[in-house]
Amino acid sequence: MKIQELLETKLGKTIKEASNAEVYYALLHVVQNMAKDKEVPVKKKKIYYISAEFLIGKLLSNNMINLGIYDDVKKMLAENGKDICEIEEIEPEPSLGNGGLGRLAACFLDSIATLGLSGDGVGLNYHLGLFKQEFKDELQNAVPNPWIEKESWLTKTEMSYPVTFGNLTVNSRMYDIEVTGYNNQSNKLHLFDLESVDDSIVKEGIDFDKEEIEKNLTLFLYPDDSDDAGRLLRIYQQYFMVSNGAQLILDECVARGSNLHDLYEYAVIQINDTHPTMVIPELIRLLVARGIQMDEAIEIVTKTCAYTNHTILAEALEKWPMEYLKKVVPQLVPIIEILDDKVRRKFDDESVVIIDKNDVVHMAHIDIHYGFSVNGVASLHTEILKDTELNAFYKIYPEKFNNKTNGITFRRWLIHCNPELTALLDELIGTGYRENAEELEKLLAYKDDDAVIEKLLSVKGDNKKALCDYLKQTQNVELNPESIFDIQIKRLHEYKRQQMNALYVIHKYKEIKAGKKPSTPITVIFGAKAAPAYVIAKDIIHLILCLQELINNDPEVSPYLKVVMIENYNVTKAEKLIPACDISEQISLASKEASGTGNMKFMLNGALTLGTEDGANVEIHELVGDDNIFVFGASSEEVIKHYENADYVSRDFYEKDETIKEAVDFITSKELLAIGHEENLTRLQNELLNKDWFMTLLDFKAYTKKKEEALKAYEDRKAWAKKMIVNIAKAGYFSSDRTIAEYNNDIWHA
Ligand code: 9GP
Repeated sequence: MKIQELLETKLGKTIKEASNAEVYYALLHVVQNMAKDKEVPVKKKKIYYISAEFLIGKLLSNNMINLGIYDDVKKMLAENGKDICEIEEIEPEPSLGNGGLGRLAACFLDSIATLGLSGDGVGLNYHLGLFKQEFKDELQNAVPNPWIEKESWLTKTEMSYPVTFGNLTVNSRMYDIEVTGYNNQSNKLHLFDLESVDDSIVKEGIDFDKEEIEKNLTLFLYPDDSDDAGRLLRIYQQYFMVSNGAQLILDECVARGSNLHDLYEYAVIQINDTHPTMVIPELIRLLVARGIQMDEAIEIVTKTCAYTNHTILAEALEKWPMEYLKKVVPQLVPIIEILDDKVRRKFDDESVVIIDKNDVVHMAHIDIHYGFSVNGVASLHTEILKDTELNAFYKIYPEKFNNKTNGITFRRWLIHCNPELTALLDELIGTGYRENAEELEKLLAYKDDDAVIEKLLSVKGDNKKALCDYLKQTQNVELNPESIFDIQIKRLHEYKRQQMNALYVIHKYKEIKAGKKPSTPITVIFGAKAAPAYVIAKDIIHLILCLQELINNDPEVSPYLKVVMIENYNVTKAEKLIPACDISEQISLASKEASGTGNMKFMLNGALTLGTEDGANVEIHELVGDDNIFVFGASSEEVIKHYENADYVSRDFYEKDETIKEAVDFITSKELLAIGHEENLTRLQNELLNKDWFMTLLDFKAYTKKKEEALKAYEDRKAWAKKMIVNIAKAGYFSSDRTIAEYNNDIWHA
């Protein structure tokens, strides 16, 4: 049956007669059923990607693209008076992730299916998501982000497992989301949940009773961990995720013929950061319960699990006090003690133990000793892991360490989000790049073609206009599409240095006030959520919102400079921002951004990177060459030395440099205090002057200088467009299909 007929049968009326919402839900069912029929057959070994986050974004269009029906459906809808973009608007965005870690997991599931590999995701079904960000009084307000509707991409399954926490046993429920690949095959994302969870216990903002585990277990991703109850809740969640995952994996492997002694021939488990680490002791426990000797169980699990490290910041190298584990997962404690004992017998090095002398359990250490692979997510990051952060482990297990530079799926981050650019590429180089991303290099042949340059600039211009319309509608801000769009969108964290960009905005504002006007107006766009317990991050948002208020309402400045903070930045908004970007801000303190993936999405959509030599920026730089990127700032070696010698003093930079002093002083100027709160602004200023752990002032001058250079380069539209071409052409390397092929060849062997 043709799609139109399927839809109309489902609707019980014609598409013309139906509302947009009715068409959306009918399409959802039709597309979901199409995906269900296409499961990748499992030969023997299956990949299980366990992750606390899966930032999957809206699914309708992405699934239709992957199933190869998008263009036909769009056309058919248009013939029936319906606009596919309006129908997309109906879909709520699943709130199952926070940032790059979660989005990477989503891109990876897409690529695993696309490459025809059998591999499922395992995670949790957070009812209220991370949180929804609202701005009020120039402050971030966190409220619940419910996204699950009666009819959704989630399918409730029959699967349920008992999970025991001390004296409490709960029974889970598994929900599935079909993951379509760009080849007509699909896998699944399994999301575990608890039916007793009760959204109504959330009272003020996102506050709720953290001790009512049966009611709160899967309410929120990353519940506030600033107190004991919050930290315990995170352990409850993590164990719930991995115990379900482990039971599912064992059942599936047995069903496929494993006798459990050969588990590693039937399953490979990729542990995404340390949140799923307890899958290791849990699997050991389950194998022992099924009659396997402890030593053999440990060996089997070690051959089954692999660990990816996504950051060198302490937050991803979780450590849990043993006392917490005793309370939540007493059944794992003897196993963790055995794992620690084995390490202590083999290695006389306190820095690699599992349970340290303060009775704290180092989760990453479990992963490294009892997994067969440890990978970083960009070359520089992996080198830093080997040379410094995890050096003691690298010396013990050099063979376990490997690099897998991150990637992004071009289906969502080009074909879906930038149809105009996609059409231009199709016309110029054919459609082969959709299957083989490296074919984008063919675009280099058009570097000196004036007609192509003109078309490319016109595509960018259209995308900027579309973003202006969207922001006018959604946030009531008026932007100039002729201005330079300079965009920084990512989680809010001091190491990512949104505060450095905000200081630049101050600097520019002061210049304009003093009569020095930029020849092309500049629009600086931020999008970021701050963890609700991260005070300084919220202060940085406050500063940006105050600057937005001050600058956009100043008739002397706003024709030349505008600032916008996107409210509730998410995947859907990223899809509109990225195609419209001119300058991609990737300005983390060198050594701190493991990879970044926004940098890749921007490059693919023809934005030029303004960045430090950090994470995957280093690889972008290598690919595009010096002329097509704007690089500045201290190197990772210099930064690491500053930390080692503890010799960075931010106040010295402030006192020695008038520009820095002016910008930092302005944070508590009468202009900003008239708009914002003294407490927040003063606290942020003090932080910059007295601590500045991520060395904002160290790089500020170099940043300002390089940004001016980029703004100047933009003036020569033709030369700029050539740089855009090089960036797009060289982005093929960053396809997640390449990354997943590497994971499969080097780690999974599925
Ligand atoms: O901060 C890293 C980011 O650089 C990387 O691109 C992403 C995917 O590998 O992971 C992020 N890490 C986290 O979100 C937490 O470890």
